[in-house]
Amino acid sequence: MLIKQVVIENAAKRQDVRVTNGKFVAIADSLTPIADEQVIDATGKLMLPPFVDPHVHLDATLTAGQPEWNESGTLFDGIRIWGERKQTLSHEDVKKRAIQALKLQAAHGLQFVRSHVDVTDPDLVALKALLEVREEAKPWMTLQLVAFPQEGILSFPNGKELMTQAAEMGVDALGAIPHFEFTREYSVDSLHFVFDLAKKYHLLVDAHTDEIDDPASRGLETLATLALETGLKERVTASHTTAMGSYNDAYVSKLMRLLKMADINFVANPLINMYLGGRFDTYPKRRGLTRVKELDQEGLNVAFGEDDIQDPWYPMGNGNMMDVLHMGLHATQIMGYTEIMNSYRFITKQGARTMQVIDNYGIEVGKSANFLIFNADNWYNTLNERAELLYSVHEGHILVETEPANTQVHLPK
Ligand code: 17E
Ligand code: FE2
Repeated sequence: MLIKQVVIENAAKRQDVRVTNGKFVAIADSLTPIADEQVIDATGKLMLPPFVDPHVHLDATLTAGQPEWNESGTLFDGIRIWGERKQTLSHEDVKKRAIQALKLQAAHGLQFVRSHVDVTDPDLVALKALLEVREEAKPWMTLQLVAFPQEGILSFPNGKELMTQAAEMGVDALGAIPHFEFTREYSVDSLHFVFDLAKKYHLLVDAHTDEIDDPASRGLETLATLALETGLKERVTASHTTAMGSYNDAYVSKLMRLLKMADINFVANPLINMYLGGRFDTYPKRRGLTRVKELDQEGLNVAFGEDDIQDPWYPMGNGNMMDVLHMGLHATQIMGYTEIMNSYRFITKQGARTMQVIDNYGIEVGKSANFLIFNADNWYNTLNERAELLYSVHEGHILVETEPANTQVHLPK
């Protein structure tokens, strides 16, 4: 396959890209087609590495309204409603919805997804189903699974045993929910437990951390300390950390030193944080996001996740990371011209770093030929216009192809 004259990641000049046997084999100003080679004319179109969603919940996806809609819009009502829906889960129900959501994501250019899976279920129904989905989707989607203790590790019956069982069943990462544990002591103990288990089973860590507008929620400092002291560092992710948006600046100044030493990843979920956050405020009303701009400026790795596609925590979503990013840039005020132009990094390579798949990620000779081509000439225009995804190519195979719409505007005389 030869792709002609694409703009690779906003580059000033156009290039030709050759793909053979699922790999990038040449990138040059001009390459001549060889016999029987498929040629794609992409003159002046943007080529990016694939989108990455490092945080979604595929067990709960597409259940919005079941058994009721989340009318208050709080995290806690979401957990309560999911707790009811969870009683009715079946293997086929989970598989069907998860694959449907993954297909929506693939259609929007996602090739790497990390899903949390609620393991506060004595039968682990969702985990068993998603382990099968991970295998079935392998030819078109890299799916990682996180054992997520939605109702707590120490605050849920047999919480530790369920986490251990999930580790043995082959999850990629271990989660936690320190802000939802009954006490601060449980919160700290739950993180120690998770790091011990992660070391034993050689797993990544990705904890829902301080997802609450409470400045006293300080799971992050424990998570970062453990990441540093165990050496797990970049294998650890702090998801949400929305309480950071409520911390005082003196504390953040002290905390930032630790965060940099620990070199952990952060995932903000702008659509959900804006929707669930600030729900207990009248006015002034908080935005409910972590300090994305400041973490980014300090050189920490921050990615954006989708979190929910139509479930008890968020009524909307269709797998489009451009919506996630668009909200994220507004909510965090990362909207200088250059900032917008470079902002695809929040939904591409920074997510790949979070998922620890960076070695084989990116448009470089020798790496797997995974890439997207958009119907616009740079990222600013792609995002602003929600430009069509002309191609999503996975290991040299065309996974998604879009015929551009042709809209005519007939102005009145
Ligand atoms: N569960 C949770 O604790 N927090 C979330 N944002 C979602 C599920 C989606
Ligand atoms: Fe989440």
